[in-house]
Amino acid sequence: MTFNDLTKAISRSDFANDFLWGVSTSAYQIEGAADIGGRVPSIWDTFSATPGKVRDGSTGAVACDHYHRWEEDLDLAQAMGLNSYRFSIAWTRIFNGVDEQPNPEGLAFYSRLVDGMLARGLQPWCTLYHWDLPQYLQDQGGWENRATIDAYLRYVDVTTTHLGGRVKHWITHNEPWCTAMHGNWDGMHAPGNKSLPLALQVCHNVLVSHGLAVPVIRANVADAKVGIALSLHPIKPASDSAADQEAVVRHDALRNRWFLDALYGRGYPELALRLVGEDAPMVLPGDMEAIGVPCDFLGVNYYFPEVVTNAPDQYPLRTAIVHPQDRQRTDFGWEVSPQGLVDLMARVAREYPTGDLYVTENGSSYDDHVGADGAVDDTARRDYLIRHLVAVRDAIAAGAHIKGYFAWSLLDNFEWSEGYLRRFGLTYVDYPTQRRTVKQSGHWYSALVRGQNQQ
Ligand code: IFM
Repeated sequence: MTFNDLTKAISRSDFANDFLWGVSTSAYQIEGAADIGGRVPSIWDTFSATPGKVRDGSTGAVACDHYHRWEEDLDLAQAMGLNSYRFSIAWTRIFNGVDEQPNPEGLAFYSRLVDGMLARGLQPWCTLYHWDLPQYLQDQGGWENRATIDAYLRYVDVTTTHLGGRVKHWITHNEPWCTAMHGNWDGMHAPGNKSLPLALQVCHNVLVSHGLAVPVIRANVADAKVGIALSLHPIKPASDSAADQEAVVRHDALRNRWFLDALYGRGYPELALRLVGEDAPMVLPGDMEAIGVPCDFLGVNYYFPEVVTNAPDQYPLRTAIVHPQDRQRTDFGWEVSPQGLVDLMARVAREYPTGDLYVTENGSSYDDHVGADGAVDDTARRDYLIRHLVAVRDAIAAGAHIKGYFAWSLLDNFEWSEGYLRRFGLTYVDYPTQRRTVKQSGHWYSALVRGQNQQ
């Protein structure tokens, strides 16, 4: 399809007037200023400083220096015509593990940031935990230790009290799968453990912390809207064989339903519990009721479908992820599948009483370059964005109550164990100079949001 055909396929008027058009960011990936303002180390400072953990050997110590450049960054979002902005709070700026009282400098930073959003017409969407656990808590067992749940609740209490008059939309956790599994099963993320039972216990404790945080937020924030952001994948079979179809069901049970079933009060899926056997987490009385607390919305982070095959020797799911050659992929190797987003959102809406749905992340990584004319022509990302927004519209038509879309991400940033090798931004960041250049994709998004993409 040509660009003309693509851009004609969609317009702002296809969406409700109050649809949220946003971008997503997270603290560790953009803020930098690691030693400034009373911030203490997080598990990602420790992990990224450990040789061999991050592909380019980088850390988030400076990142996009957003801590100092946040006004310029919010200006970018405003100039794009957006009406919402998703950010996360660095817990390590709020509690240092020594003082009982929260750090006033940390609270003041987020207060200024939120005021900056409101002044620019950006509705603040705050994520409370986007993977940057304070290292002092990891030293006491991290999320495996239930004392971390108490520490989290205190942090949630303080931040929501402080910002709750101005921030109404709260996300308790971003992608608990990644916190638990990449952090503790495959070891790709901080703290870098490699144990399935540990990962499942972490996962459970994180979900309990979500459930217990919801009433705390509601008590502190009048008219609060509270939810969680899950990384979900449509699971597709590698072939039509019955064995691969069954592999899909097993894979889905842990990858998606483990979270969805528990959050919607159905407990962990029987199938997944049977597969993990003795590695299942310890569940205390009341935990599942806590996790199943009703929320106001579900955030879905969608990037690509997972294609799986039957693999009898793979514990615990007896599945393996495969990467068929015949698919369109980003430079990161992730399959480009807008239809996957339609299928996923329609499935979630059909099978769970989610109420409002938001695409809280969606985006693509390509190896961008600034051209001789100073422009960043990221045509592939622009086309990805267009096709996924068409998918959002189609999913709404199919019955999913999607009320907003947050592109990942406003800026290129620190992509975890890939360091700065992967660029996801609608805005290019030249790290040595910290110069920002809005890419072609960002200009197109802005034109759509302003109702001008068809001119
Ligand atoms: O950069 C991450 C983000 O922190 C969480 N969701 C996926 C993004 C791209 O990998």
